[in-house]
Amino acid sequence: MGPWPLDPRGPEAEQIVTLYWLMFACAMVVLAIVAGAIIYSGIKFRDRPGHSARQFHSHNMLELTWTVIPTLMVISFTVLSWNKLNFINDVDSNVAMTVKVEGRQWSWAFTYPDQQLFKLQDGSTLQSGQQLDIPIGQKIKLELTSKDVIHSFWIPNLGGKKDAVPGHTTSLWIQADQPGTFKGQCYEYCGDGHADMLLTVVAHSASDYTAWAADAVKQANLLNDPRTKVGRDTFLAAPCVGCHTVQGTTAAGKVGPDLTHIASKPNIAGVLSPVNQENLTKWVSDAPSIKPGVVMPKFKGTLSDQQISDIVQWLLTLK
Ligand code: HEC
Ligand SMILES: [Cu+2]
Repeated sequence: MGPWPLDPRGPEAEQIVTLYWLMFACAMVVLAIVAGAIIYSGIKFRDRPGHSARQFHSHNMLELTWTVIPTLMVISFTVLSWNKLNFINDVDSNVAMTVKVEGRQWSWAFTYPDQQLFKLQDGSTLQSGQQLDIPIGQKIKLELTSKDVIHSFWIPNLGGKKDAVPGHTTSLWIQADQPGTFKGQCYEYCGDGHADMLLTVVAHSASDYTAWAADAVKQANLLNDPRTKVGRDTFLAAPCVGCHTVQGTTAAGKVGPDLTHIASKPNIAGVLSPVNQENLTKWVSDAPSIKPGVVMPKFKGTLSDQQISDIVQWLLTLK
């Protein structure tokens, strides 16, 4: 659904939209009065044969009216906004769970809280890229940060937006009242891939959520083969994640192909087959020499031979 801020699906978005409509309605009334008065006086007092408009200066009553009314309006809006801001900025009371969010060029990575529900075999907690799953009716706190430049997190149907700033943690909360799928978008221009820096929030009913978590943990455990953990960690820390998606990990880039099942593909980038250790090593080391003009950079030199070999070992397990 969405992204559409005027269709609120949670309490925070609702508060924002109510205030928005109130201000919009007031602005329309002011517009109608001002534009109406201009048109009316333009016609009524226009210069024409046999008529000359009365000339006067400083009408106290009039000037007082158009100073006092706008002042009162601005003050009321300030007070109302302040009031809503307290509600929106209250990220800590009654929080059901806290999810860590990292923005990076050009995708979002989520780390679920350190709870039994999200524990993996190796002791780490569940992570995901691009999609955040939440239970409905609960306040979810998001702790935002960024790996590179400033990004901004926004799910219009669920709440306000907040910047993700490198080296800082900012926070935001969201809540969905009914199950559904909500789209979001990075809202701070962050480079070439900014427009594609999308994300999805899926809200589940409480019972579905437990089932979803159990399944996600199972999938993640399958990917967490201890023999290839080094390769996985190397891949996830390397620039690969900015361009490639591997489902069940935080890698959620959209520039290059999805690598979730790379080991089952017939060839690499349509040019190298089969997909084996030798060919993957060649490709990751120096893709441009194999396919001139390819967006994927050469990694020989940036990554050590050992790192490339570790990554390749892991890629080979992605069947
Ligand atoms: C700047 C973006 C970018 C980065 C960074 C990047 N890649 Fe790629 N990668 C691509 C693109 C684009 C392709 C598709 C090339 C084609 O098909 O012409 C690709 C293709 C691939 C393929 C073949 C996929 C297939 O389906 O055939 C593999 C494997 C791969 N990359 C691995 C990696 C690894 C490992 C890293 C990190 C060390 C990495 N890539 C970093 C953009 C990138
Ligand atoms: Cu961004």
